[in-house]
Amino acid sequence: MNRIKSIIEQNGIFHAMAAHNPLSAKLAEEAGFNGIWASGFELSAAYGIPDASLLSLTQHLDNTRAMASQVSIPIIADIDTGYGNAINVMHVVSAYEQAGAAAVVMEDKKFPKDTSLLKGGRQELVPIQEFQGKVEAAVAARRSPDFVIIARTEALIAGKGIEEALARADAYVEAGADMILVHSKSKSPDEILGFLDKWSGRVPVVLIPTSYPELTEEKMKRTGKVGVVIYGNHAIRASVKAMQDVFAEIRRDGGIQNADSHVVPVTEIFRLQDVAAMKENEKRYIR
Ligand code: SPV
Ligand code: MG
Repeated sequence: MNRIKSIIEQNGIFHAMAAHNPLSAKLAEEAGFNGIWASGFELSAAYGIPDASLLSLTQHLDNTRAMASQVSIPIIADIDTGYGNAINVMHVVSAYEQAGAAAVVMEDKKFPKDTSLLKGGRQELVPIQEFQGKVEAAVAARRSPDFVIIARTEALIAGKGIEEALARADAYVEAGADMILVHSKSKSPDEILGFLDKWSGRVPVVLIPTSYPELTEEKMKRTGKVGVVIYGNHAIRASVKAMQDVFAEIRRDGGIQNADSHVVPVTEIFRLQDVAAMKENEKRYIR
């Protein structure tokens, strides 16, 4: 069974932390997260560009592969709109499965997309039938039946309401989606709770509670319908804060004399690079 599904069965919920490079993925694994969210938003931010279908497939895929090589927990890859039509989706799903991802999330917005949480963002959905074709294509393209296809509806993000979100979620499950991600930018969890209340529960729901943080894992579990929670951008936001603070301190002090106690020692970086293993191998093999 897919590791995401088996953790949902064991613990009731699977929690994934966003990452934008192999190091942040490693830190999330060490912190005890069940999985990694290979976030398009985080990687776009890491490149200093908007999350608006500007990153190439290759950039995101290479980063996902690099993360998969550094962690042993499952990676849920954000493939945005699938980089085009159903044919593009088949190519993309196959590439992410081969790169070592355990799941993909594909959203029902028009390509090129705009990021979901932006106030006044351009949020246009594709017709339901078109997206059903893309989900069917994703299912047909996977090699292992354990590779999880998550269909994401942006109906609430586009202001279309709970009924439209439910209709789309049902249609995508009909097309073969293993789970449904429903995203909301409402500041209160009520919109999502309204969706969950009416949701049949035929497949688990995936949530990204960035804009409604009061909906904790415990509360999600109580609904009995949430399978996965994704923390969408806390890796990039935490690192930006840490760098801003330390960079400002160094400029203020005219040196690194105080900053040193506010950053990890270099030995911690050596540990994360697994330098010790390299040194062992040097002893053993370099003659
Ligand atoms: C991402 O992290 O890339 C997401 C989540 O898709 S959000 O940015 O909230 O749309
Ligand atoms: Mg995204």
